[in-house]
Amino acid sequence: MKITHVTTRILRTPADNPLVVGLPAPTDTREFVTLELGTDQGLTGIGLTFFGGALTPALKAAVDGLAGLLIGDDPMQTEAIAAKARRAAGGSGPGGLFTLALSAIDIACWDLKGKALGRSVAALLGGLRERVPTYASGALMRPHPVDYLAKAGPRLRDMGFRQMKMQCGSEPTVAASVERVRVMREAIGPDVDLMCDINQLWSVNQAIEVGRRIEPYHLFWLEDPTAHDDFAGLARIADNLVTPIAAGEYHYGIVPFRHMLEARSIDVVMIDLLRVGGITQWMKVAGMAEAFNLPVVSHLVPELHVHLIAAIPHGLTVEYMPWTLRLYEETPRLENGHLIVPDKPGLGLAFDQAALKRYQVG
Ligand code: SMN
Ligand code: MG
Repeated sequence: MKITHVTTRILRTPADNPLVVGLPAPTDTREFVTLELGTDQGLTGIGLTFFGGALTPALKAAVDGLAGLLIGDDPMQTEAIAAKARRAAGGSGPGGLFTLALSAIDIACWDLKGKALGRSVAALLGGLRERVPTYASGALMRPHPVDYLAKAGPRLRDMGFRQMKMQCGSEPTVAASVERVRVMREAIGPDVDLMCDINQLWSVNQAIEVGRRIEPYHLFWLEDPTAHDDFAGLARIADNLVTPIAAGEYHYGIVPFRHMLEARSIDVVMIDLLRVGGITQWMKVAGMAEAFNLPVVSHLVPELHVHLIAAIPHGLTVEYMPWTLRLYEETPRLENGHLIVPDKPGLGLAFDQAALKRYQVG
């Protein structure tokens, strides 16, 4: 099989989240770069990337530039493709647009591998499970007031979610942070797993102080309590709290995970498919985590990560952040707080042509 053509698009969608109910729709937008890799066998592989922000046109150009080098190459040979991309432009990585672009290409190549072999990506990677736990995300955000959280949490539970994540970290006092977690826990009861994401907003000492005071509310994990690259600081937080510390979404490529794991910085390894460099690299980090006896969780794009978490023995849960789901004809089924792993060839996804038309801006 050979890659014969490349189509990329910039899509701009409303920055909403269907899990947020009863608040005014946000007026801002999100941008995604989609990729379709055509082949001489008539198969098309799909991929996607983002985090370009104001540089999204440059991210599209990066995908076009790298994918253009691969015309005539075999998409099954994902390591050869990564090596060629690094030879051509690796000096502009690993952090940033280079890796984000490589990820879209690698994802589309895995979709093609699956389609060519008639197996799902989850099956190709090991095929361990047919369904995986998932948690509601993006519904209990920092700007949402505490009384909203108290209503929204039970609503998510009624939708079948057994796990959900809230954001904290911008409260003016320690007491306000503790109160936010207390209200949330009391609203959803003891049987729902509750995670809390700080998105690097605290110092190490703040994280330890607040972290100790919220221990009675039993978080499933506390995420990115401080700067993502403060490996020693994260380790100090992890050592001082019973609550598991999760991090990893901000790291590009595979190497930072080695440092984070060697420093014993975290208890839960969060891997972002787009920042790590695609499925090929994601699986390498998952292997490192397994060797360190740590569970792995995903970040965003649940329709893609469902295959990966399902395939690994220590895959804990998939983040159900439904930002990208409107771009496809059909997405993995949600059933009692679990995602059903698609068994169609490849990723089991097809871009919805009407959505592409509606949201394309470039
Ligand atoms: C997050 C990060 C980036 C974009 C959206 C959401 C957040 C998460 O940290 O963990 O979902
Ligand atoms: Mg996060």
